[in-house]
Amino acid sequence: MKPILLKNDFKITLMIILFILTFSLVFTGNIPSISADSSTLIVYYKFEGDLSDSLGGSTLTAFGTGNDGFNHNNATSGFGTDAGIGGDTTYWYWTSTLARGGGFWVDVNSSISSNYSVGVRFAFSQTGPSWKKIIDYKNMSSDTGFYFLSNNLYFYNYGGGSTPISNNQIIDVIATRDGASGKFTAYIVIDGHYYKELEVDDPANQAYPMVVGGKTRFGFFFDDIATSAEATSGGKVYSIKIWNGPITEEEVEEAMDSPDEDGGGGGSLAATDTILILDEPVYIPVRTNQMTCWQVWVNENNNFEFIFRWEYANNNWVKIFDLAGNEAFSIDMKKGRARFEANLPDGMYTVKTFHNDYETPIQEFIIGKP
Ligand SMILES: [Ca+2]
Repeated sequence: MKPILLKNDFKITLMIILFILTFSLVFTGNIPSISADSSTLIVYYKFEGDLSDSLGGSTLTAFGTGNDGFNHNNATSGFGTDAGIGGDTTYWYWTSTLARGGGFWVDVNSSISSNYSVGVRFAFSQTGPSWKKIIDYKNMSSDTGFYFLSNNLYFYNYGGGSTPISNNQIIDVIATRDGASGKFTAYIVIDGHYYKELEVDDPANQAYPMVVGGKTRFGFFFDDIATSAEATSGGKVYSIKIWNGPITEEEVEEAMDSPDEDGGGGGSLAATDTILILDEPVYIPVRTNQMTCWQVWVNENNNFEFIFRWEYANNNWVKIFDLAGNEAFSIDMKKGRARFEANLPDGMYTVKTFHNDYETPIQEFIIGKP
């Protein structure tokens, strides 16, 4: 059990450390390109007899039958079929005999932590009355993430919904974080109808999943090690999907349905829609990417250092503004040298990149150093 608010100084100290850690992730993470209306499905677990990602966009690691050293295990697990929902009839089930539960974690092949959607279709044998963790965001180190609490969905420590979920009921939980606005939204879908359970700004990056070895990690169904016993004793999972950006409210209802169901698969979101299958290699004589910031970090000299990709022959403008909107730095990168340092005072800044004009940025994102 834990209170909704911070409970003591130790916890406040921990939160401050995590706050700094999550900001350092912002500095060093990949910056996704800003193309908000065309998120692509990059991870799709169907749990049809194996634990593989049908799109090959991630890897899954499940706990074993023994104690992992932190009171997690899958005492029993395996595959099955039943009526399911939305065309999903295949599942993986688990039971745990340890206090922090069982399940697995998924490492996405790239860092998408600021800008993503994640969906899971599942049923817990226990949706209350105490905290039962659904998605762990910080590689077990923090209490933050999705839970059931008293049969409702809850994101600790932002808030939750009021739609009751009973033991063993199959539902979808879908969360979407918009990297451009920092807005974080969570839905549940029951019997084909969605309920928006949470919509918050995420300035402290609680909904920014930890990047481990360059890969965004989501943990499923087990408790973190900040608390001792906030887990269901078992459940079933029918599918997990991850997109490389936000999906819209309109897309949520069918987002988790099987793509071979009529109208399912989240409409235009299926990755197969964007994959060209060709008999022979072809030469594509057009640019397929805009100039894109690939990495930014604070280097040994306490300067921001940037690396870009796909720069143009000329007019590769990067402008950095302070929070009052004043231009603090400007550069036109030369082709073949799309890398630079910016010596700026500590604080938060907005980075904008331009090519054709200074009206419409190619990318816009926030950087900072404490
Ligand atoms: Ca916890």
